[in-house]
Parts: sequence; structure tokens; C-alpha cells
Amino acid sequence: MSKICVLGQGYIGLPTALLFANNGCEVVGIDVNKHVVDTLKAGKMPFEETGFQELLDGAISRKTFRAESFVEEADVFLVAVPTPFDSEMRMADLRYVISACEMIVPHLRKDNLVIIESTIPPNTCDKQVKQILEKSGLKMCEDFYVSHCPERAIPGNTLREMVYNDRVIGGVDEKSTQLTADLYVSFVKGNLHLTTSTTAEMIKLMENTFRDVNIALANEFTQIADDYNINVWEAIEIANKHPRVNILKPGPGVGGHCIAIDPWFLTENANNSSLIMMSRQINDSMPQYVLKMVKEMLAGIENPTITVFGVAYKGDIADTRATPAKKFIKLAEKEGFRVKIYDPFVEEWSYPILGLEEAVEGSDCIVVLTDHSEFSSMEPEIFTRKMRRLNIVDTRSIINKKIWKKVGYTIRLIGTSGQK
Ligand code: SAJ
Repeated sequence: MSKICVLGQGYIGLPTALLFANNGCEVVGIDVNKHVVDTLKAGKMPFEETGFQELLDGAISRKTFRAESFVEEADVFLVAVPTPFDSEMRMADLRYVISACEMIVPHLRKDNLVIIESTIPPNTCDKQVKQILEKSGLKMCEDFYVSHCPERAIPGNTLREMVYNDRVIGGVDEKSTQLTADLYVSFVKGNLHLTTSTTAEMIKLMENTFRDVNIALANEFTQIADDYNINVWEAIEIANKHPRVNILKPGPGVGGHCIAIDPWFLTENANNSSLIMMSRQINDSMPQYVLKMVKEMLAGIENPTITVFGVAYKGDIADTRATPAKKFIKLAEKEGFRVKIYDPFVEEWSYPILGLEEAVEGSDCIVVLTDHSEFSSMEPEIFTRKMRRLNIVDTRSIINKKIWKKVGYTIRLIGTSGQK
């Protein structure tokens, strides 16, 4: 039975650790956050998603998982710590990956395997990870092995995607790749694609950049559609019927901790990346575009109040990391709008989250920023009497227009110009 130390017990590290622990490995989950370790020691998950608690219960009953604060000797070390974005330098901030590798050094032994799941720029395994781990006195590819096995599971459906998605496994040499593949085959039901560590690093960043560029295109189509007074949602839907076209959805901008950030990791050391940079700029400018629409709608109103529906970065989750809602709200406040917020998933945020009735009280316009499914079936009659004026801007094309119109709302949908 292989013993694995998983460094980082967050949204990726913990479920990965538990999947290994339920599939024949002895796992030690390491985290520098004492609260996370204590919660796990008490048999509870520090955060919840479908299937997580059952997985923890399974590992506890098998006696194959324990949480600790310090790294210890093992056969395999798996690094799944965050890679924040250094917004000043516009590059990957590798401080946690570096510190995790440094924690491994004193415990590194001959024939150990070190796997990096954290998102890292191309060449990181070959250069920085090697340099740090060789401080142990051992040599990479002779005494120990290293690979990159990027996490690619979507928040909200993590467990299913971890098990059923294909996996990319890139070693610094063939032995590293094979050792890593032998390990992941224990729980991955998708195909394993074997390659080099630098290619694997690039693949992960390419996937998220592809999505960012595609969304930027949808957002640009949205603004062009306004000029021609057509409905971009209808146009995209029909264009996507073509067997070789798949345009993503427009919206108020791209949030989350991956898609808006990974393009910068990919291009931080590249010479030619103008398309990728331009896409970032387009997506980052969407909050201004939405605000312009709100301003047009509420022109001439004294002390305008707006209600934001949804501040999570995407639908049906409570995650607000890098949400475009924040920029929209800050810009709206600068323009003199009073902003109230309703989100059925988010409980705490840097702005107060209100109950539905309180959030719409005295409001002149609802601005839907997140595609929570609750918004698609909402019955506005229940709270409409609390509103001061009946306006709604939908940036996700999620509301049931017929129902809102019947109650008397003036509706604006991004990418439809003045069309109702
Ligand atoms: N968005 C749009 N239009 C769309 C799709 C998304 O505006 O058509 C917006 C969302 O509202 C959100 C942002 O893009 O603000 C990102 O959402 P997402 O669902 O595209 O992606 P993430 O960030 O939740 O997860 C991505 C996934 N990557 C890919 O699908 C290629 C996931 O598989 C990765 O594991 C994850 O990044 C990661 O950790 O890298």
C-alpha cells in the first residue's frame, strides 16, 4: 500500500486525498491551517460539496486517512496548494507551491514521487520544483521523480469530474509519468493521457485560456449585436447548431480563480500573446458595459437604487472569488447608485447580503449578474410591491421574460439592444 502525503487540504487537495484513501492508499492530509486539520480530525469536512462527507466517512472507517499539520516521510508527495495571481506583476505567485516543496525537502527519500496538482506556468517542474527538491542532496530522475497532474474538475461537480474526466499526466521523465499513472489509475475512470511535465503545464492553461477567449468572443458579439439591434442569444443558439461551432455564453464578465487568471500564467513569459491579452481586456470590461445599460435605463432618476441578484462568480454555487459582481458594484457606487444585494447561495461577503424582500425594497432596477437557477423560475409578484420602479437588467438571459413582463417590468437583456 503506497503512503501519500497530500499537501493542501482545500477544494482539490482534500477530495483527491480522500479518493486515494478510499482506493487502496494510506493518506496523510497536510494543511497549515489548524482549523482545517482540527475539523478533519473531528471527522467533519471543512467545506461541503456533493459526496465529500461520505468519502471522508469511508476513509475514516477504512482507517486510511488522517489529517496532520506537518509533512512526514512517505512514498508519494502530492502538492495541491493554491497558486494565487500576482495582480501587480500579472504572473503566477508560486509562494505556496515553493513553500510546499520546501516542506517536502527534509523528508524526501530515494525513489519518492512528487506530484504537483496546483496550476503552474510551463517549465515550473523542470526548473523551480527540481531546484528546490534537489536541496535534499538527491537528484531528480535518478533518486526521485516529479510530475504534473493538473486538477481540472469544475467547482460544483468536483467529485464526479475527478473520477470520470480524462486526466493529463506529465512527468519530467518517462518513469515519473508511469509512476504517476500507476497511482491515478486506482480511482480515475476516464482515460489517462501521458505526456511531459511542461506539456501538461501548458495543456491546463490552454484549456482555461480557450474558454476565456471563447467567452470574450461571445461578449464582443454581444456588443456588435447591440449595434445591429439583433438578439445575440438567439444568434448564438442558432450559430451553435452548426456542427463545428460552439460559442459560449456572454455575461457580466469572467470570474472564479481559474479562467480569469490562467491566461496570465500562460503568457507571463511568452513573446506573442495579443489575442489572449485582448480577450482578458474584453471580459474585464463587461461590468462597465452592464453599468452603461443600467445608467441608460435609470437616466434622470434621483438617488437611484439598484438590487444586484447574484454575486457568486457563477450559478448555483456560493463561491465569490474574483466575481465580476464586485467591479460592477464598485463602479455603480462611484456613479452614485445605492446598491443592495441578494444571493440565495452566498451568506457572507465583503458587502452585506440581504434577504429578498429587504434587497428589493425601494429599488429602481434589479440587475441579474449570476445564473443561479432560482432566478429562472422566480415569481416577481411576491416582492414587486416593495420595488420603487419596475426595471430589470438580465446579463445571463436567465429570467422568464413573459412572467416579468406580465407583472409590469421593463426588461433589458444584454446583447439585445432595445429589443424586449
Ligand atoms: N462564463 C461565461 N460564459 C460561459 C461560461 C462561463 O461568462 O459560457 C463565466 C462564468 O460565469 C464564470 C467564469 O466564466 O464567471 C468561469 O466559469 P467556468 O464554469 O467556465 O469555469 P470555472 O472557473 O468554474 O472552472 C474552470 C474549468 N475549466 C474548463 O472548463 C476548461 C474547470 O474544469 C477547471 O478545473 C477550473 O477552471 C480550474 O480549476 O482550473
